[in-house]
Amino acid sequence: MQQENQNYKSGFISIIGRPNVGKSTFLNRVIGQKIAIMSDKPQTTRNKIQGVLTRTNSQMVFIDTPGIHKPKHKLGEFMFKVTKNTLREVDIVMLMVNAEQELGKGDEFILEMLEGNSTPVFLVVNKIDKVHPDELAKFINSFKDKYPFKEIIPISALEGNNVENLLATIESYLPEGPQYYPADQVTDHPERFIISELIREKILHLTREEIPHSIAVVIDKIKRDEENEDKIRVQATIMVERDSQKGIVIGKQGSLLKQVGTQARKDIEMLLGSKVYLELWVKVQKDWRNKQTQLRDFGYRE
Ligand code: GDP
Ligand code: K
Ligand code: MG
Repeated sequence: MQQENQNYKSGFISIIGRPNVGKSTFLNRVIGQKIAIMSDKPQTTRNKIQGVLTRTNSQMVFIDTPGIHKPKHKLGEFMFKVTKNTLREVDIVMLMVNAEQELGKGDEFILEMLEGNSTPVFLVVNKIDKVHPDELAKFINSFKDKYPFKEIIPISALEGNNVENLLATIESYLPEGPQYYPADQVTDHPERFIISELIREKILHLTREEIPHSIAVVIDKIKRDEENEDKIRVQATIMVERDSQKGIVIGKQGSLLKQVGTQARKDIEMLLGSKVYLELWVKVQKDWRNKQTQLRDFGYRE
């Protein structure tokens, strides 16, 4: 621990941006696979610590902030409120955009949400490996008057270009502070939460986000298989709101659910370091988002 070090810096960084801009890719690059799991911590809100990067002179705690979209229901409103507050409390907001994508409604919504917030906001322009430098300059110009960004930093999260510069810049903005987490701890996600997010992510990608926020994945069971000691059995229920959504998630003759299962299983095996049997169920639970009692069941608390 380096708590005694006067010059040590630390702080919380919230990464926001539209889906598929590269937020997870960035985190995977900087945090790597060193994901150490702490289990049995109850999940209280969806503002989760996604990763902790401990360097010689600093510790950066990256937070996931969901709810960056117009709220359409109670859960949405709740997440929106949590997010707005979080963005005030963190030390840096990283707004990530895709250099190939023009400014869109989603970005405008996020920028409105940031209005009146005194937290420094970095515009991180990702996927620069995909665009010509002239295009990049035009792209940056289209964004730069939309918000008083403290920094505009182009990167390629995939190839690593300029990522070190981004980290050094983040470091320069962080206040002096303690090492909040031990150096070998890179996330405080309970396993269940990560597993449910992994499954959810596969569904969103494979359905091309046709059913974005109306699904929840509940992990029913994680236990060692009785017959096969070297395997872990994971049972999860995918909650959807309508029969039509159930159809989408299952796919023709179960094809989509099968793909979700295969892809998620591979990730879960990496995460748990063990072979995994993954059983997925799909359940229609009408209007679950508006039921406060159920919000509690799913781990959302006010
Ligand atoms: P998220 O939804 O913001 O977390 O986005 P992901 O990290 O899941 O990335 C979405 C897609 O963009 C994936 O296919 C990534 O491989 C790809 N991607 C992310 N960063 C880059 C990048 O810097 N360059 C390129 N070419 N692709 C990227
Ligand atoms: K996402
Ligand atoms: Mg992601």
